[in-house]
Amino acid sequence: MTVMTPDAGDDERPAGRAAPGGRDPQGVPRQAGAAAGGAQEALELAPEARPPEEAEQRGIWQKLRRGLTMTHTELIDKLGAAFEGRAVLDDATLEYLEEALIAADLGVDTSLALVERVKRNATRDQASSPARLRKLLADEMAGLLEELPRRPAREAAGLPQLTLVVGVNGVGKTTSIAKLARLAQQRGQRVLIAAADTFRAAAIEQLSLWGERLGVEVIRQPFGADPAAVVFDAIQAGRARRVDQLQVDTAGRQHTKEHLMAELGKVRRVIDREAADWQRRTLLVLDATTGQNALAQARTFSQVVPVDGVLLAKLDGTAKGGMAVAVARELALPVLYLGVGESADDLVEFRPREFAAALLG
Ligand SMILES: Nc1nc2c(ncn2[C@@H]2O[C@H](COP(=O)(O)OP(=O)(O)OP(=O)(O)O)[C@@H](O)[C@H]2O)c(=O)[nH]1
Ligand SMILES: [Mg+2]
Repeated sequence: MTVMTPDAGDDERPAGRAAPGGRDPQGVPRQAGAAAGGAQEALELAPEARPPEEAEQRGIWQKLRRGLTMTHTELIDKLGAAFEGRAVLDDATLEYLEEALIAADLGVDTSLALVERVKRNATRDQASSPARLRKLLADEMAGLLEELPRRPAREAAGLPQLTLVVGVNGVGKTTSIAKLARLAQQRGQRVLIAAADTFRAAAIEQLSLWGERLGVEVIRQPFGADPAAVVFDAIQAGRARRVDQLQVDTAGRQHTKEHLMAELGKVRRVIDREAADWQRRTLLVLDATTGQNALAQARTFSQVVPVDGVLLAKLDGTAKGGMAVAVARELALPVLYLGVGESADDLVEFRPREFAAALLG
């Protein structure tokens, strides 16, 4: 099977262009409307998948749509092409669908599972219209995500929550901490940040700057200090200030670097001991622009550090947004948040139905 790679910028689709996967469009009768208008046809969203009316919800929906633009464009283009010249959900169309999903980085297994569901559940009516097929695909994608184990119980009444943010270098950990702090602030929660990336002086400065911008206190020690000591201090400060949220930044590390992983183990032990009565979670940040590599990275990373959930950053810079589905399904890790830009407001909580509707709508 040919695996298509996203070819951004190639939005011209000449009528005679050969379809990937060896399909020959020659001689296939063209279906009026399905071919030319297929890519542009509007998705008939189910009531529950329509953009919500409330201002805050509308803002979230817009961020999500913006963040998924590149993936959405690629996917819709390819799905339109899958129907080019035909109006049946036959083997060739299904194969083409599968390739479009794989190209959006849903992963091979997940793409196969999704196409299987579409094949099984499509009515004749749905199979004959690209827009209705997309709607079915969105529903099946949301269904597949909703069948996965739910996120761990969170925010038990009254207990502070500590979030340890981990991941390899440059994925977006520090920026995501600022975003998480902002989200908590918007909910009227008291937030504290721990600068436990003491590996680079610039990292402490970067976080302190975010703290100033957001009006959030950052617990820090000089460059080179023991990260576990910073975390210890931050937990004591969090107790004294009665915070609701403590976000802990850590240095980027490759899972293969043993001493850095050992350091993370030490930080976790301090957290488990000092914040034993708090809600504690470890959030793995992944960079969506690295596609399947991030998936492989997460797989090995989570073998070393127990991970409670994933924050998928930089979704706005990639056509590989389907990775959120692959992470959830193939790693069996709950995707909790999506990063959709560089500002503190560019974070959305992951919700399967809205995600699928934004991706395919
Ligand atoms: N477009 C976009 N850029 C992002 C997003 N999240 C982070 N970035 C950018 O990615 C770059 C790295 O972000 P950091 O937050 O410093 O990453 P980090 O994981 O803390 O990096 P290290 O501490 O060096 O391991 C910065 O330029 C951020 O502005 C996002 O969701 N979208
Ligand atoms: Mg950082």
